[in-house]
Amino acid sequence: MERKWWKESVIYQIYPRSFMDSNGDGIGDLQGIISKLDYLKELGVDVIWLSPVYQSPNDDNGYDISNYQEIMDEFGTMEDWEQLLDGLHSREMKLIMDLVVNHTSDEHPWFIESRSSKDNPYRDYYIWRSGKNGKEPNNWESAFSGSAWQYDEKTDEYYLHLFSKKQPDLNWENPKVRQEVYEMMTWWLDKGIDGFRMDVINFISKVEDLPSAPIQNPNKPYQSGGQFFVNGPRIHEFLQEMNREVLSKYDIMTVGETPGVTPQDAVLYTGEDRHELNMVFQFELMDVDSGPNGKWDLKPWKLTEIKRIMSKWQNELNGKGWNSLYMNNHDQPRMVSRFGNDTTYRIPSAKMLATFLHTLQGTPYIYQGEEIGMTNVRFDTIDDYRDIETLNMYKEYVNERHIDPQKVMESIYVKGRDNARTPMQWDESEHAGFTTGTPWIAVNPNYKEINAKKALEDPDSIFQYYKKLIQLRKEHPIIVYGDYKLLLEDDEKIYAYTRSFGKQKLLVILNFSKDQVPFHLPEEVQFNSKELLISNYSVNEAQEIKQFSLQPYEARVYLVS
Ligand code: TEU
Ligand code: CA
Repeated sequence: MERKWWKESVIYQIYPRSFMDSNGDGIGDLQGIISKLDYLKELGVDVIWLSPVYQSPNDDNGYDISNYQEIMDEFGTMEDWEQLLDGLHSREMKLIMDLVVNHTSDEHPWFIESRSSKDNPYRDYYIWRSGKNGKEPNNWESAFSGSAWQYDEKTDEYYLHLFSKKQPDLNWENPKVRQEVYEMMTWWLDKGIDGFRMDVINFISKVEDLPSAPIQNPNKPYQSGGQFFVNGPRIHEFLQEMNREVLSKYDIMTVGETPGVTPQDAVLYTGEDRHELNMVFQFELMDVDSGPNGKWDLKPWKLTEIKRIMSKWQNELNGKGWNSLYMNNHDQPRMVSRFGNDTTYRIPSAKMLATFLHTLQGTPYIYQGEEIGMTNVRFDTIDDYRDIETLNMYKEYVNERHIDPQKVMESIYVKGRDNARTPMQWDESEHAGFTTGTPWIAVNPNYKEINAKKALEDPDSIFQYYKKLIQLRKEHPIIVYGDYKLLLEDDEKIYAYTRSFGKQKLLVILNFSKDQVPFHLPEEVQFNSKELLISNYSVNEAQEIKQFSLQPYEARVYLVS
C-alpha cells in the first residue's frame, strides 16, 4: 500500500461559528481561529478542515452559499482568510475547505437568475419541474422536513431542494454547472489550500426522470427518495471528470461526505486506481442507534453491532481504499455522551473512545471540543435551539404529527446537531471565554469544569491523552498501515483487536462499559515481549495480560512481538 501524507495525518474540524469570537458579536470568526493556532499546534494535528466560511444567509449555518469566492461578513475578510492560511502553513499544518456543490443558497446570483424566467440562461443550473395535479412533481421528502420541492409562483414551477427551501439543488446534468464548479475549485486551490471535504457529494447525480419513491413510511406525507440520488447513476463519471479537470493537478487530499455509502461503493470512490477521492465519511456507525424511522427514532446501540460495522469497513477497504475514522462532527451529538459516559466516567470513557478511533486503519478526525471531552447539552426549551434540522423537525412532529413535545425534546437531547454547535469551551470566564458578547447559541453550562485552559494545565487530561495518541501515530507506522483483526467478536462489553505490520503486532483492548469486566487474551494472540504504548488507567507494565480485570472504560494498547 502506497504511503501518503493524508493517510498519516490527523484532521481537526473547526465549525467557525462556534470556535472563537474575536470581535464580541457573539459569532465565531477567522481572527478568533487565528488566535488559537498555537493551541491546535500544541495538540499536534496536521490538517484543519474548515466548515464553510463563504458568503451565506446562514439558513443552514454556511451550508447555503450565496458566493463561493467571498468570505461571510460575520467571519471576516479574505485578508483574514489569507492570514489564517499563512498561519497554518507557517506552523506546518494544512487547510482543507468545505466544498458544498450539491446545492447553493437561493440567494446565489445563479439561482436569482434561474428563477427569474423559464428561458433564462441559468434556468437549467437548477432542477425545475411542473407540478402534477396541483401537487409537487414527486413525493420526495427534504432532510429538513416536508417536501423536497418548493413551488415558485413566478414561473409556476417547483424547484428541488434535498435540504432547506433556501438550498436549491444544482443540476449536475448541465455541463455548464460542472465547469463553473471546477473553475471555483481551481480558484481556491490556486490560493494554496490543501484539499476539500465534499458535502453530500454522492447526492449530486439524480436518476433522470426523478420518479416518486415507494411508500416506506405510511404515516409520513413524503418519502425518502434516496434510492434515486444516493450514489446516483453518473456519480463516478462526475467525480472522475472532477479529478481529471481539477484534483489530479495538485498534491491535495479529498474526503467525500457520502451518506448511504457501503464499503463496496467506498472502494469505487477511494480506490487509488479509480482517480476519484482519497476517502469518504461512512454513516453506518452514525446510524447504529437509529430506529426504523430514522435518527430521531432512538434505539440503544450494541457493541457487537459496532464491531460488525467497523470490522467490515476495516477489512473491505484494506489495500483497496482508505477509511476516515470519526465519531463526531457538526452534525452528530457528542461522542462521549453517545458512546461513552458523560457523568461518572467522562474522562476514562472519552480517552477509551479516542483510543478506538486512533488505533484503527484510516485517517482520524477530531471535531472541535472532542479533545477536551465536551458533552451534549440539554436546553430547557426549543427556543434555545438554532439548527434548522431540529427546528423544522420540532414543528413537523409537534404541530403536524401531534407527538408529545417532551418525547421530541428527548430525541433532540440525544441526536440534535446543536449538541456539537454550542461554543467551544476555552476557560471558566463568562461564556467560556468564547465571546465577550452574547453567544449566538448558549454555552453548555458545564464549561467551568470542562474547558481547554484546565485541560492544558492537567497532565492527565483528555487533551494530553489525545496529544499522546497523535504522537504515537507518528512514531508507529503499524498504527496507520497495520492489518486489522477483530478478537472476542461476541463480547458485548470488550472491543479488542490486533493490527499486524511485518513482525510487529499491536494489541488493543477496550472496555466499552461502565462495569469492571474480566479479560481473557485469546489463544491466537501469541507473543514473547510486550510494551504498553498507552492506557487511560495507571497499569503495572510487568503484569501478566493473559487474563486480568478491566476497569470501567479501560483502554490499553500494547506493542507485542
Ligand atoms: O450533511 C448531510 C447530511 O446527510 C446531514 O443531513 C446529516 O446526515 C444529518 O444532518 C444528520 O442529522 C451535510 C452537512 O454536513 C450538513 O451540516 C448540512 O446541513 C447538509 O449537508 C446540507 O448541506
Ligand atoms: Ca465575531
